[in-house]
Amino acid sequence: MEITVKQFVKEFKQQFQSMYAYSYEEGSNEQLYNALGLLVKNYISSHWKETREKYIKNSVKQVYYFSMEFLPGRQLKSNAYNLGLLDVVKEGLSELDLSFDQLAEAEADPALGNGGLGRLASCFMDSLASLGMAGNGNGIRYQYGLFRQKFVDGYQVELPENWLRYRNVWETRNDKSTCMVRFGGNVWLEENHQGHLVPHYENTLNVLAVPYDTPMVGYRNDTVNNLRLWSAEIPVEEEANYHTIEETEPIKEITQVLYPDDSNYEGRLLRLKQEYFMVSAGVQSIIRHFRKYNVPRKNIPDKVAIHINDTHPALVVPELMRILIDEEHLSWEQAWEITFKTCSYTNHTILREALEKWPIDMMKELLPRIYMIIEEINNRFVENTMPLYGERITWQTAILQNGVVNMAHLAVIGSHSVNGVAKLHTDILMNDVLKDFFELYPERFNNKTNGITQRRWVHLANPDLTQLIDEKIGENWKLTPSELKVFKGFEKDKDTLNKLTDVKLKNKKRLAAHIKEVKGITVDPNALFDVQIKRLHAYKRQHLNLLHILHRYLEIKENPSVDYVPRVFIFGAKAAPSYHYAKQIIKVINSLADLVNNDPDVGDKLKIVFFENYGVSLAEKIIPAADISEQISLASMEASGTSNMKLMANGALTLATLDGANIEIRDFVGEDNLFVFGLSSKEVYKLKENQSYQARELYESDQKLKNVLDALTNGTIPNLQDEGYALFDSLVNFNDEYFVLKDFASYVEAQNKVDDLYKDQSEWARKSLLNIASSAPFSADYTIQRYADDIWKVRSCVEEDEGVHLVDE
Ligand code: GPW
Repeated sequence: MEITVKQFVKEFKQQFQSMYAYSYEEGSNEQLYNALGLLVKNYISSHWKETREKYIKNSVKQVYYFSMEFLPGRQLKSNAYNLGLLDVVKEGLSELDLSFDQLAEAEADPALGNGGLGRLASCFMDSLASLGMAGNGNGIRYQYGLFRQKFVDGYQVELPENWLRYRNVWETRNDKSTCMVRFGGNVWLEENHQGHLVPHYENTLNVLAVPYDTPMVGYRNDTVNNLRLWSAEIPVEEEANYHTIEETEPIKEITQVLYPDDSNYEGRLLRLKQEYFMVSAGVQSIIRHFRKYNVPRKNIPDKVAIHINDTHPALVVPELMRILIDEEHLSWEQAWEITFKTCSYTNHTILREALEKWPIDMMKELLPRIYMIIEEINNRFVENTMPLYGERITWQTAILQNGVVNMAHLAVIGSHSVNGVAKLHTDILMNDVLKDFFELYPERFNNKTNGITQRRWVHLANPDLTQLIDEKIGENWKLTPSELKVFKGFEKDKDTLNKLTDVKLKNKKRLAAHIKEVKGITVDPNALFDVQIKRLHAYKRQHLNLLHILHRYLEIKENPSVDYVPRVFIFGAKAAPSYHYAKQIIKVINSLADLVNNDPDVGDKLKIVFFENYGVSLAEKIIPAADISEQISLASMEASGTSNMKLMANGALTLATLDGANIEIRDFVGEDNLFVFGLSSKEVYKLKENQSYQARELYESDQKLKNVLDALTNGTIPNLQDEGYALFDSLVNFNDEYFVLKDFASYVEAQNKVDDLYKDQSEWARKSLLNIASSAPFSADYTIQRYADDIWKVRSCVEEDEGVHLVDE
């Protein structure tokens, strides 16, 4: 976008004055940020309009990514950057004696997601726009995002996250496109004059769905797509029926707060309401928009792809059926043909506790018409499958089972494509979790390994690294990520390696200052920064990390001159409020941090920093400063992981089990350039199968391990209630569900290798460089290109010389 500094300065001053009626010099950071954000949005708006019009004019196929979660992060910098305006804005502001970075920090970080699943959705939005594809997001505008985490005496405390307090400059409320969503009541079918069965409703709760649209700005290609988030309101014409504030609660609560559970199903009625609310509003608005295309309804699958992000939006299947049958008066067969060709589904976990199974009674009462349709889909499925595959497979794969609606089965049966998010994960789906379906529909299954946007996670989060790469290989890699591999040619170049080490040190100094500011802990930037940042979950095994730190602490106490490389162990993790065990792990890590950080025998050898309120903005600060990336889930449990990709792209070396996308990281970077340890997924399966694992035997036979575990309960760690015992119990007395003790020795050994390598700084830098140079395959641009080619059948709408373009590797 062509805007001069002079023009920007003038427009910024005007913008500020028109909003606040005084001069910008008197503005607070929030006010200045708001003015700047609105000005940038103004620059976006013409592209936003033109993109929308272009899609309609050219009758372009649209992708709708349905997700209960989006984690976009702050948008000011990313939008200005993708528009090509960041330098102009920075320069203009500095002419006014304002600091861009300071204003940017005033933006609220919308935490409308829990973790990887929501962040993936936002990386995908960025890539869709940057590839010039017509990709829309569809989700919920939660009034409160994921709770703000605080530690009080080492315990996690949850505070409300009122992210909309100071308004949200990026969104546009779109009152022209509202929809009505119906819940409950009675429904019956009656034949009309033409002999159609039409549903009649009485006593339904009617909820107005109001869309708030946010521009998704493509990288230097004039494309601006739409993220549509729905908010629940009382229909204006029904306002008179509500007499008290309490009576309005059931409506307002629908979009009030995000459920804080990551990879865990709780089965709450309100959650089901949220899911249907988003799905129904989204599908209605798609069908409305489709009419603008003036093509027959049977061609919906040529113009619309609906993606189901995990099972949370799986009600898309019966909702689309409902609209096509009840409102568009198509036959069941016609509607079904359209529905399953339109829908596709991604599975993100094999954890049993995450699989959604809604009680039939609940579904029937809340969504009577939808339940009828699900029942019919199920009946037809059973009728078709039984004669071909027999009883066992049919009942194993049915949608209705033992009084519940199995949402994964609904999603698989209603979609033409089912994918996992890393090679290993997809293999496990095909051979284990969904193996009966793989027998029924082998052609539906495919893998789409996750990816991340380098724009946010490298270009913006790590400007010094970006500049170094530019200096060495030119700027092509920004538009064609595979070009990054050219950087490998510099693995032996002294100048490059020295500069790379300098960049990392600079980033570590910056993070060290932040640590000092928010935690009051002094860390040495020359120490090794060891990072584990992700939701707190037993399968991710933050407690394995904890046991290793405790082990080092005990060794140092026994022999203060032991030769450990100074390390800073950095954690960021929220626990679900109801996940007691995860919260106990947080408390133990925090208490150990108090002990270790204040023990003069330890000094710089060991520091522990557990950041509060981990999220996108904090990740942007931590990741560029990481030396080691901890990816230590029990093999087979982590579907993909994505922090592994972000850390690698920023030059951290991965310390990993062979799980999720770690395996593909190893394949690209080569096994000499990361640290692998622990059981393989095959070994895990075998151990579970033959039930031979005895955690207590390990405890009793491995003296080092015993010392560590005993330290959980013998008073070594101060200030614990029963948390140390709880950990000990789960690991020793309840047989260690995630094989932490089994992997402990090999983890410690790998950690010692990490130390050895770190002592050779130029060798470390060489491997770091190779990691950076091998990270391009994990660009979400490639992932999205594959979704587009294989699943959605959509193509770029921009000229080849505009914006991102991918060439075959
Ligand atoms: F359980 N993931 C997540 F599959 O962040 F729905 N939240 C979730 O609720 C689920 C999965 C769900 C994560 C996976 O754990 C992670 O391995 C993966 O990288 C990420 O989704 C994106 O695919």
